[in-house]
Amino acid sequence: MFVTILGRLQQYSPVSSTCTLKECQKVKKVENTDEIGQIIHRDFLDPFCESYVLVGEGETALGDNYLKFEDEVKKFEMRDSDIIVASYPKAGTTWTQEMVWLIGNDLDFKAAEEHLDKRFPHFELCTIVDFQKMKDTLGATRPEFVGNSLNYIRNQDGVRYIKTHLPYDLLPNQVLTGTKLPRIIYVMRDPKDVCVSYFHHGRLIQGWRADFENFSKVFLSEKIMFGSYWKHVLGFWEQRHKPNILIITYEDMKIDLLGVIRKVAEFLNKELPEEKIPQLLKHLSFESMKNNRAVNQQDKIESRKKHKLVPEDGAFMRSGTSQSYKGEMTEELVSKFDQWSKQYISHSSFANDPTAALYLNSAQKTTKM
Ligand code: PPS
Repeated sequence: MFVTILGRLQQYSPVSSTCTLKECQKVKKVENTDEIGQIIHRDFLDPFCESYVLVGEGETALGDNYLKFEDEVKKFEMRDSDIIVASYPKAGTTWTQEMVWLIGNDLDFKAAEEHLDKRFPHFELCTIVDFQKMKDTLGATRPEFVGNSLNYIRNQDGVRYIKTHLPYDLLPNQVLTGTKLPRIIYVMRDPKDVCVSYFHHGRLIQGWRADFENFSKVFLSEKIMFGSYWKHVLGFWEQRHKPNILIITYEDMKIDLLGVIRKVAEFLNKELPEEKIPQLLKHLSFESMKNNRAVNQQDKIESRKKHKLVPEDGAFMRSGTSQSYKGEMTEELVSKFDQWSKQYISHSSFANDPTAALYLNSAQKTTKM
């Protein structure tokens, strides 16, 4: 299998002359021939993720390990009863997962003591890095919900809660064709906050070594892992009228968590036990989640540090605020981000949504949309 994939990779490389045009367009490798490629090769790749490829119509940047699972992902058997939390990385996925899981499980706080990754596994996690190689070289074993997440989910009974960072076009075929109608809750967040949070996450968990300047260059180039922020958001946004899709924002959760909880409960057809709502709000607060080992990813961070895989110390539950980018981005970078956002937003019906204005605050000062 591995040999076949490597063969495909070489075949799809832009310098190859053996593939047909269609095949060549399907998967391209990120080469180190320009500044972005050089940063990626120097600061992002490692023995467990040796190259990035651009996958699908949206040319989403993913580790080459993804290619081993590409067919399995596309042909994955979904169920109408599945509940999916989808997001671009660092948009508030974990917070949304915990909220959705508790609503779906009648606010069973006792059962929520089990690790979130087990209750609400990450669909494509096994594709992100080569876990088999990690095991062979470092002796680092991973449970099935990490190393073979697709299989773990396939074998789950009852309502399956599934996290994914895949863009809409890379979801299983049955979702795209509407053959199966899992409910999808998509959470989005200001891309500037996402970028800052992703930068710290990269150093804390992924082992990426880029400084913030280079990280944001790669983010804006849309060749960061999981690709273009705006293609991701707008891919789901365009599907928002489907009855099985709900879009929420991190910012709304910060301002009116209860309002979002009620919206999600309605979407999932769940009655909320009103007497337990104060406990739910407390459970979902940043302070509680920061200290809750079932959701705060502390075990993952400790394991990365033990195997000396990461350059940074810190917490997954880092700032938990909106607009924390203001402390980390120069005005020039903020303006670059907003100009980039504006290019996407102005060609989309998202421009009419109040969230667009929120995400474009610096561009709006100078330019009319
Ligand atoms: S991941 O790795 O992609 O699944 O990360 P994700 O969960 O999407 O994003 C992590 C950021 O969400 C913040 N977070 C919260 N903010 C407010 N309240 C609560 N309860 C909460 N839980 C998680 C977390 O702190 C990360 O954001 P930053 O800006 O880094 O603090």
